[in-house]
Amino acid sequence: MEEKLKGHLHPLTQVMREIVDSFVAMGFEVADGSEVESEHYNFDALNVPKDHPARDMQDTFWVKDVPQTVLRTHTSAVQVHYMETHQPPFKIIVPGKVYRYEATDATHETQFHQIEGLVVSENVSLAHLKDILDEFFKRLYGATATVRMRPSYFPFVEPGVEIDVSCVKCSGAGCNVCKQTGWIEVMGAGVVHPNVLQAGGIDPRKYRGIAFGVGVDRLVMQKYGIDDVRLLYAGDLRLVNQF
Ligand code: 2NL
Repeated sequence: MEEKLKGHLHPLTQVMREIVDSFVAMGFEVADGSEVESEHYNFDALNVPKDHPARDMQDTFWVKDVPQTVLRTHTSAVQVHYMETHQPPFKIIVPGKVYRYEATDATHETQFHQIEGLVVSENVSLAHLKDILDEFFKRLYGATATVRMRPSYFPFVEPGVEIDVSCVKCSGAGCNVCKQTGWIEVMGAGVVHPNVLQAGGIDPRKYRGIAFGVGVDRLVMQKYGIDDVRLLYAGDLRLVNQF
C-alpha cells in the first residue's frame, strides 16, 4: 500500500525520459518549442508539397480564425527554428506532443508523443545514422539489439529509410510480437533534404544533415504489450499502477 501512495511517473513519461537520457548520454542537446505552429514551419520549410494530403483538414488541426496556423503534426518545426538560430555542427533531439486530426481507434490518437533527432555537420551520412541508432537501441533494449534500414519516403529526407530493430522479445528468432519476422518497425529517418537545410538558413553545399523521428506511444505499447493507445490517456489507475 505504502508503495502506491508514493505515486510515480506515467509509463509514457518514463519511456520519454529514458529515450532523452540515452541521447543526452550520446552527446545530444535537447531542444523544444511551441505546439502551435505556422504552416511555414510545420510544412513549407519541411519540403511538404502544397497539395500534400497531410496538410488536409482531415489530417491536421487548423487553428480556427487564425490563418495558416496549425497544431504541430511533428516536432520538426522546432528543428527548423533551431537551424535558423544555430551554427552547425550540432546534434539535437526534440521530444514533445504532436497532433493529428483523425478518428481515434486502438492505434490512433489525436494527440501523441514523438521524439525527433537532427544532426548537422560537414559530412554526415546514412552510415552515421545507422551507427547512432544502433547505439541508441543497444542502450534502450540491451547489447544484443541491432537495427536494419529499408528504403522509404518522407518529403523532408532523401534518401528516406524505415528503421527496424531486432525483436525485443525473441531477439530475431520469430515470435508473436514481431509476427515471425524477427524485426519490429520503430522509426522513420534519412538524410535531410537540401531544401530543408536551405529553409533553416544552412548552406546545403557546405553541410549535410541526418534526421529521425520516433512515435513514443507505439514504443511503449510494444514494450509492455499494450494493445490500445487510448489506454495511455484514459487516466485509469488500473493501468497506470502496473508500472
Ligand atoms: C515518422 C517519420 C521522420 C524526420 C522524421 C526530419 C526533421 C527535419 C529534417 C528532416 Cl528538421 N527530417 N525528421 C525524418 C524522417 C522521418 O519521422 O514516421 N516518425 C514516426
